Order: sequence, then C-alpha cells, then structure tokens
Amino acid sequence: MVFWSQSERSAIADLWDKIDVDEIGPQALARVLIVYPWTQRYFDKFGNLNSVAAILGNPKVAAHGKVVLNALHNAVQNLDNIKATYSKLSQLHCEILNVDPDNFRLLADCLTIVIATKFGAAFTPEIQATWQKFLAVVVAALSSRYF
Ligand code: HEG
Repeated sequence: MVFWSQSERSAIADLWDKIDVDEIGPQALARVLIVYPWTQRYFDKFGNLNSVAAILGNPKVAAHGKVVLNALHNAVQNLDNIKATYSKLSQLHCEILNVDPDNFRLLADCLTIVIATKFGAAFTPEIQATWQKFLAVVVAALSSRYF
C-alpha cells in the first residue's frame, strides 16, 4: 500500500488536469518507438514504423498513445488502488501480448520527458519527484501479474 500525502495527491491531480491526452499520449508512444526501436516488434500490425517521420505520422501509433494515456487516467483516479486497477491489464500484457515488463519503465521515462518538454520550468523537481513516484507505482502494478 502506497502512502500519498495531500500535497502529492494535489500535485498529481493538478498536473493531470493540464495534460492533453490526445497530444501527450501519441508523443510519448512515438518517443518510445524512436528511442528504443526494439519496442517496434510489439506493434507489427501498426503498419509503417520505418523512420522517425513514419512513426510520428502513423495514425495507429497516435491512437494507441491515447489509449495508453486514457488507461493512466484510471490510475490517477484510483491512487489508493492502482494495483487492483491494473490487475487485468497486467495479465493481458503478460499472457496475451507478451510484452516484456521492462518496457513499462521505458514508456514511463519517455512520458516524463514529453511532459518536461511541454511544461518546462513549471515541471519543478518537486512535481517531477511526485510524478515519477506515481509512474513507479503504475509500472509495478502493470508488472504485478507477471510470474
Ligand atoms: Mg499497452 C494494449 C495500456 C505500456 C504494448 N495497452 C494496451 C491497452 C491498454 C494499454 C489500455 C488496450 C487493452 C485492451 O485492448 O483491452 N500499455 C498500457 C499502459 C501502459 C502500456 C497503461 C504503460 C503505462 N503497452 C505498453 C508498452 C508496450 C505495450 C510499454 C510495448 C512496448 N499494449 C501493447 C500492445 C497492445 C497494448 C502491443 C495491443 C495493441 C493493439 O493490438 O491494438
């Protein structure tokens, strides 16, 4: 069970309020596919991922980036219950999608970088610390059904 202080709760809620899922989601997933190209193997049904421009312009990448961020919204709304919230999703990624759980961390890091790029100085070290604590809990929850 993770402890969230009141200021951590409001930092996460405030940051999430400012995040445009339709903008940040596609950018975060595209960054994962560009920076860690081996992750492309999971998305062989997504069509052309052969260049940076192809990834950035791929509508399936954009759509899936939104799906991922919308799923993150569930965690924001269930801070005290993230593990249970992601139990089924973890099982899906493990048993059906066969996604190596190390990749969750890579996506979390790319998401943090996209947010830092977007919000600049407003994304203070303190907010970053809370945000990365949140993502660490998300990554642990998504990894929880792997065994
Ligand atoms: Mg995953 C499907 C969420 C990281 C590869 N991912 C999905 C779905 C959700 C989701 C909600 C749809 C599930 C469904 O159809 O019921 N993914 C999700 C989150 C995170 C994550 C919240 C991390 C924060 N996913 C992730 C990573 C990879 C990956 C790092 C691979 C590098 N996800 C993946 C694939 C699919 C999903 C291949 C199936 C996509 C499809 O067939 O459309």
